[in-house]
Amino acid sequence: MKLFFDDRQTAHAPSRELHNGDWVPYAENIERPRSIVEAFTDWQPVRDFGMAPLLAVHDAYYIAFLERAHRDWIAAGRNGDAIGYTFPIRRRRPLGFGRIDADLGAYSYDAGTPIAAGTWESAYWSAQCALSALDELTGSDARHAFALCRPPGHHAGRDYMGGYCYLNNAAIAAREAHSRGLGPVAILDIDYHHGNGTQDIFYEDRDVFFASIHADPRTDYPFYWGHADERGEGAGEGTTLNLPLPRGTDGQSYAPALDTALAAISDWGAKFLILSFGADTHSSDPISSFALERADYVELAGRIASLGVPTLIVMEGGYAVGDLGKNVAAFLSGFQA
Ligand code: OKP
Ligand code: ZN
Repeated sequence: MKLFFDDRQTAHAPSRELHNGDWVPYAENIERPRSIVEAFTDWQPVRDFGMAPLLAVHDAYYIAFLERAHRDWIAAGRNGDAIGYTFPIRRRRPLGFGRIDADLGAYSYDAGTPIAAGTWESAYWSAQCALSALDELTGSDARHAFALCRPPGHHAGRDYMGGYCYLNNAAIAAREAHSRGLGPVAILDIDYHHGNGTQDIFYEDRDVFFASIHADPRTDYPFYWGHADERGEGAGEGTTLNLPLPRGTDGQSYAPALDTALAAISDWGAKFLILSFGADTHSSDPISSFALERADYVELAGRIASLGVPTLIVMEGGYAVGDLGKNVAAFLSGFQA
């Protein structure tokens, strides 16, 4: 399986985040991709597919905001990472005041997603990383490819960032796969956290099926989305499947949910799979509460591979930096078997 990564994905390096009321070091740090890069010898270069595939998912004014936000922050006389403190909820109007704090609130739903000097550069190349791996699966007999996307993407929506995510790499790749005629396309999200941004992008869309297995949002981030009764709307009614699981879920109790998701994807007739993979389901993850072990990853990957459709694996979360490379290697090994 070919693996894709670009060093510009490490330009994004926020220093800290709010956690339980304290400032703590940023968990989505550059040690994460380093740990994964070190676990393999052979990496493919990322190519530049330009802005069009990004604009097929995200609003142009949101992309323009991401590009300029850190400059606006510095121009406003601030230091360090740009972070919002006020978030509009209901009855907001699309007003632009040219004020960085108003923009930061308008384009995010949490305070966990700072914009540093290198954020745009890394988010751009993270999306190109997914597109490069997708390209590997277009018009070739390769069945699997891995995009080491970082920053991750599955919490980012059409016009908002959140949960360490800026551009939705999986959604960008899914739209591009659909336009290339590789579909029907399904996205399976097995990060610990619900992929609310991906769900939102395709919620009323019948072109892309979205299934997610994640910690129950009644106890875990992102709280407001990922509940079992969210099933899509309008033309997308029935094309969203949420399988929330309790804290403490281990490999044995995870497997039946995975089989349910795979059966739904197969029944839907998927011919191409985008897998949003987070290694934060591992027992050692510092911000998550599932209990999967490294051996479980080999097994779960084998079940996914048995679907028998070409699969683009896109990296999402995973914060146990000491184990991360080995856990990802174990997971990817399950596809070769
Ligand atoms: C991103 B991904 C507490 C703030 C909340 C958000 C978690 C985002 C996870 N430090 N953190 O799905 O792995
Ligand atoms: Zn996660």
